[in-house]
Amino acid sequence: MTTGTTPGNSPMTTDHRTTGMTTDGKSGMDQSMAIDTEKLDEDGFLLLPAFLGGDELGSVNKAVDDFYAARAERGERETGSRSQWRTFVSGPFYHEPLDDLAFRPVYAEWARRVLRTDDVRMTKYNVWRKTGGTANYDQPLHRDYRDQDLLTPLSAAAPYQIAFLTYLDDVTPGNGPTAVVPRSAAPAIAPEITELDREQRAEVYAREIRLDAAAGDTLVLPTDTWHRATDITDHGAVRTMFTVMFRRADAEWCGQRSWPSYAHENGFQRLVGRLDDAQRRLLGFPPADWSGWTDELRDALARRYPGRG
Ligand SMILES: O=C(O)CCC(=O)C(=O)O
Repeated sequence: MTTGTTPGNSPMTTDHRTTGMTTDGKSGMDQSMAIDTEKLDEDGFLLLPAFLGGDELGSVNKAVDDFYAARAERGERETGSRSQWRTFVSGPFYHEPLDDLAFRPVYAEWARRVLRTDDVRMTKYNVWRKTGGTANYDQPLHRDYRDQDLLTPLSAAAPYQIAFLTYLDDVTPGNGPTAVVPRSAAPAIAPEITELDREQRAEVYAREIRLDAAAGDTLVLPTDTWHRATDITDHGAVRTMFTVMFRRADAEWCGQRSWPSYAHENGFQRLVGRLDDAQRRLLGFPPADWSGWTDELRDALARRYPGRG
């Protein structure tokens, strides 16, 4: 399929899919991949191709199938509701391949590059399988900092929080492409306004573009970019998206999840047990040079989070 953008109401057809390749041509799985931060700053979004591909995409999709099947079996929010959020699930999932996806080092590496820091924290991750005909997925244009930031972004050119939205299905005009308003087309709007009424601000809606993407592509989205979900118009069509967000470690005013609140759960203890020190750091575990480390504490944590031998 052709990958690029589909105009919403406007004739903007620029190809915003950027190269995710390194200079030596390796794919998005290579952690040294160069993100074009200048283009991201300019446009307010960036589409990275082929983060997941081939067999790997197949096994992630299989994990998603299994996850939703198990969830449906347990009857969790699956029946009765026509809310678009019915199948939106926040991590931790306690489904190993899906939880582990969020901790792939490449996401954190991208976050460090975009946020211009060596030290980042994961603020949330979620999976969302949408199926045409089961809900209206249309959303108003909004900026994500509305419920993930105590401040408002200080400068578009130096974000301190970033989202990665990985599409697990091809995204076509009929299965609910994400719509974005490129920065160059977005009018100046007071920062305390984080959602736009369709009738009152029709001129902004007219400037949105809808992003076609291939399964495995990742949309990089700063929290001040105007964007929205669009409805799935093809009956029965499916679009699954996996989202991971990070903040700068020093931006304590951003975030959604409080990881310690899960620490009593067996699934979380097993998940942390699988993480290495760098991955644990993403959740807020102390750094290796923290003065509080003792053998006694290390032993206690090895018992609390078994798995690393
Ligand atoms: O599903 C999408 O394409 C975007 C979702 C979104 O913008 C949101 O839920 O805030």
